[in-house]
Amino acid sequence: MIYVLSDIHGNKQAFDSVMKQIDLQPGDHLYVIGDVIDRGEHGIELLKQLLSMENATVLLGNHELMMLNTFSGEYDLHDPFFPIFANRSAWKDWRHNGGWVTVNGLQGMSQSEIESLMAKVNALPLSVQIVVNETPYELVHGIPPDFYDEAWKWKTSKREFCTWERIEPETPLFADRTVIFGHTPTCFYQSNEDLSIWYGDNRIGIDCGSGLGQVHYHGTLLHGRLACLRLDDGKEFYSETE
Ligand SMILES: [Mn+2]
Repeated sequence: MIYVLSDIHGNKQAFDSVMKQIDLQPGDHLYVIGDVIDRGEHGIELLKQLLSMENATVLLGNHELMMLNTFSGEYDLHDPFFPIFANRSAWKDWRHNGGWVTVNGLQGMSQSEIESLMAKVNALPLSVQIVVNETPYELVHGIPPDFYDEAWKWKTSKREFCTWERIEPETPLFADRTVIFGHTPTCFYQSNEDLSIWYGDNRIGIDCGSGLGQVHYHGTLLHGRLACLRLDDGKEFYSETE
C-alpha cells in the first residue's frame, strides 16, 4: 500500500495517531511531502525517525529549507544565551516561521550529528513521480518544478520556488498526472470545520493543518489535523483530535 501525508510540523501526537491507524508494513511505502519540522516541538525527532525508515520517502518543504539556509553559514547552537547563526537573515526568516522549537530539538545533538542531519536534508527531493494502480501522481510540497521557468530563474532558486509557491484552484496543472501537495492548509480551498483532504482538478491538497491546531478563520473555529491518503483505494485517515 502507498500512503501520502504532509506538513506534520512537529506534531508527534498526530503522527503517532495516523501511524497507528495505517499500521505501515515493510512492503508498504510512506511519502511525507515536506514540513516535518517547526511549530510543534517534536520535529527533529520525527525527521530523524522518518529518515531512518527504509519504507519512507521525505520530500523537502519550505521549513526544512529555512533550516538548511540557517545552517549554511557558521553557527554556535550551544551558546548559553542564544543560538548564534552567521546567516542572520536566514535565521530571522526561520525564527519568524516557528523555527525556535526546532533549534531547541537540535541543541541536544553534537555538531557532527547536526552536520550529518543537514547533509541528509540537503539531499531530499523536491518532487517525486509515482504510478499507483496505473494512475500517475506527482508529489511536491508547494508547486511542481515544471513551473520553474525563465522568469522565475531571475527571482529565486528552484528549491525556494517549489517549496514556497502555492497551487491555486485555477493554476493550470497537468492532464497526465494528479499533483498531490501540502504547504497550503485545505481551509483555503473549502470550508470544512474539521480540515479534510481537498480534491480539485488534477490536484489533491493534503495539508489539513497538523501544525495549526485549533484556529479561528473568518469567524469559524477550525480543527487542524494530520491527514493521510492511501493511494491504492483512496481511503483517508485523520489524526484523532485531542
Ligand atoms: Mn510549507
